[in-house]
Amino acid sequence: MVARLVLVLGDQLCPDLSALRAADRTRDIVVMAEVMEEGSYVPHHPKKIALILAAMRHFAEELRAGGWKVAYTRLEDPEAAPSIVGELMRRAEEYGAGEVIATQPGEWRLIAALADAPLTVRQLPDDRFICTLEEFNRWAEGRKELRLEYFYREMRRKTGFLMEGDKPAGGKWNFDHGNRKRAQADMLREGPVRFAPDAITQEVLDLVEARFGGNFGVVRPFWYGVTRDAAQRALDHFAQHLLAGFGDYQDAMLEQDAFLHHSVISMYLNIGLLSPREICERVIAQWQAGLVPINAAEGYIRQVIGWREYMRGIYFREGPGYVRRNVLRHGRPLPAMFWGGETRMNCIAHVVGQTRKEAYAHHIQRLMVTGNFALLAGIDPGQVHEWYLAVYADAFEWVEAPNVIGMSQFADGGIIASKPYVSSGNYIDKMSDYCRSCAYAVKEKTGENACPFNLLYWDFLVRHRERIGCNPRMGPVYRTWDKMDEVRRRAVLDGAARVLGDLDAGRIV
Ligand code: DLZ
Ligand code: SF4
Repeated sequence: MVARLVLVLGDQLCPDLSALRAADRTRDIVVMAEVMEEGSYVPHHPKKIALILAAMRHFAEELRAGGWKVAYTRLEDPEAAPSIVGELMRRAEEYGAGEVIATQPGEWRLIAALADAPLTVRQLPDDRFICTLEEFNRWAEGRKELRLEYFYREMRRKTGFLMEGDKPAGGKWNFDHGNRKRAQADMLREGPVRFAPDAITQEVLDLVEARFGGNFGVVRPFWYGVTRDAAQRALDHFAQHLLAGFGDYQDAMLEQDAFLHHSVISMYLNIGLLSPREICERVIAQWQAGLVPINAAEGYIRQVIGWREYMRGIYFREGPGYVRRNVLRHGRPLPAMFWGGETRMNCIAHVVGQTRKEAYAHHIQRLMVTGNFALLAGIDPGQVHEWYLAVYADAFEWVEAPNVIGMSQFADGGIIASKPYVSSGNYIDKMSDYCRSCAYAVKEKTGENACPFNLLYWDFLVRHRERIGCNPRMGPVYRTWDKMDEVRRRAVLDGAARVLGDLDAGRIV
């Protein structure tokens, strides 16, 4: 019988993958390939590349141990083709294979490349999710608004997670209201488990340093887990030591602690080392044992079965053009401060510095510091999207693009967010300790020393009044502006113009 090729991509490292289930280990050949095209469609953080390549190499060994024949291409192989399709063609010829079985990639670019390949490629649905794409589309069809909250309730009912019969456990679907405690210095945690790189991973780290050392980000120290076993240990550690405070402190930010109560397992989940279901089951077990409060368990599960699945549904529903949406017509280039260039804004310097070191920032750092600034300053959302896709280890387009284009930059015109997520410096001050050591004064609303968020916030709202002003939820904010005296309003707008002028001229802000 003619062999078939089974494609396993770098974010599909799961023994239960649909392509592997459809294949026959006695006859078919698994193709895994480290290729330059995947390594360079954005300037990925070296830690992200290292995670993926190291996890791929470990996974290939696990497949071989499980009886699969794996044709594995290393980046340094002189024969290697530069793209996934190129590698498939090379392997098809080598093995005389007539057909490729694949699990649908998480990015339109690669879906199209496989569809257009001069090979027969069968793309099977990626069923590592709670909700199928058909189910999401059925849910979305005919709705005026795609509200996460209603989608999330459907997923709770479907999975039975945190349900008591047809009622939500604890009497409420959502406990977020109280989940906004501010950061306190005595909150410092030991953080996620850190794994020592083995010989396979060390080799990858050297390779990545040599090939991608010029990209933004450091590869060492490297402490991510790169196997399913390590990812399960990371999950267990989170459930036991960090989850209890996750709800209360999920929005807090502290200079001295990048991770706080966050699980830091999204990168494992998104490359297939963990499944959403097993994560939720572990969290629920902790709650059922009375070891964590409902607001922590519910808040976490909402991210996994609600937000994450909803993001995926939107990405595939909206199609390949989604990443180019720009309803606010923002066109400013991404400032150098996002790549570590000098800035006087301590919050940005801190989040970017942490990102450079860890390829990680938590949701509020992403949404309310860098994302908020990019939106207020009118940065081109396409460039913002590519930045997030590049710098975070957990970033794959299906999940990153809706978070950035929709949720953070409001560039889809409100499919995801009912209003733009913008705030003045006050929010950052409330949730973090960043403002204490900033060159700007968060309490100052005008003048040279005023926090740029305070100036740009109003400037943004004024600029976009026509589109945003009619939203009833924005009414009180615009009334505050209208009540401000004229001299002050002028000073705010002049200050914002100065900040934007400095950004445009490449001066330090
Ligand atoms: C992100 C990434 C990188 C950096 N390198 C590879 C690679 O060499 N080989 C591979 O199969 N996958 C890689 N990936 C992940 C893919 O980019 C990812 O599968 C697609 O973007 C779809 O989500
Ligand atoms: Fe950021 Fe403004 Fe606070 Fe400085 S004062 S850290 S710029 S929010």
